[in-house]
Amino acid sequence: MNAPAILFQKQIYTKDDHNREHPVTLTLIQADITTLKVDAIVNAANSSLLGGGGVDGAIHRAAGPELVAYCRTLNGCPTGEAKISPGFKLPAQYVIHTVGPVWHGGNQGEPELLASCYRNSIQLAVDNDITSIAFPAISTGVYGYPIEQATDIAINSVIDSIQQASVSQLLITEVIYCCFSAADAAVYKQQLDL
Ligand code: AR6
Repeated sequence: MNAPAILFQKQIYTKDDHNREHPVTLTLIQADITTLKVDAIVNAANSSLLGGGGVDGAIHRAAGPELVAYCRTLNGCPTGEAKISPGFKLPAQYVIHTVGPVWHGGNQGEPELLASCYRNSIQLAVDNDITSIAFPAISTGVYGYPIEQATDIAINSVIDSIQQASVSQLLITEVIYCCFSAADAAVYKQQLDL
C-alpha cells in the first residue's frame, strides 16, 4: 500500500543546553493506523488491555494472537497511563497501549487524563528510542470525548511533552496524527494550523 497522503505538516522545535534547535515534525494523515510503517503506533485500549472494538480491535486483528498473549502479561493499565508491547505482525515495531477517559461531561478529570495518555505515550517512546510515533484520536470513539476538545489536548499535550523532554534523550523526529474519518482530519487540520 502507498503511504497515505499528508494533509498537513508543521515543525516544532525544542532546544538543547547549547541553544541548538531540535526539530520534530507533526504530520496529519487520514488512514488505518494498522497500515503505518512507523516505530510505534498508539492503541486507544481499555484497562484490561485484552482487546475490544474500534482501533483496539483493528490493531489486535492485524497484529495477530501473539499480541493478546503478550498483553496478558502486562496486568492491565489504569486510565491515563500507557504500556508498550511489540507489534508482532504489524508493520509498526511497537504498540503503545494507552487508556483514555470515558467522557462524562468534562468535570471528572477527563482533560487531565487524556493529556496524561499523550504525555505517558511520548515518555514511553523516549524511553524506547522511538523516532516515529502515530496516534489515533484517543477517547473520541466509543468513549465519547468531543472531537474539538480532544484534538486541542492531543496537539498541546504532545507539544508540551516534546518541549519538556531532554534533547539528549529525544530521538523522536515525527509525530503522526492518524485520523480515521475525513471529518476528524478537518478538525485536526484547523487546530494544527493555528
Ligand atoms: N485506524 C485509525 N483510527 C481508527 C481506526 C483505525 N483502524 N479504527 C477506529 N479509529 P475508539 P476510544 C478511530 O472507539 O474512544 C475499544 O473497544 C475512531 O474513528 O477506537 O478511545 C477499546 O477496547 C476514533 O476516531 O477508541 C475501548 O473499550 C478513534 O479511533 C474503547 O473502544 C478512537 O475510537 C476505547 O474507546
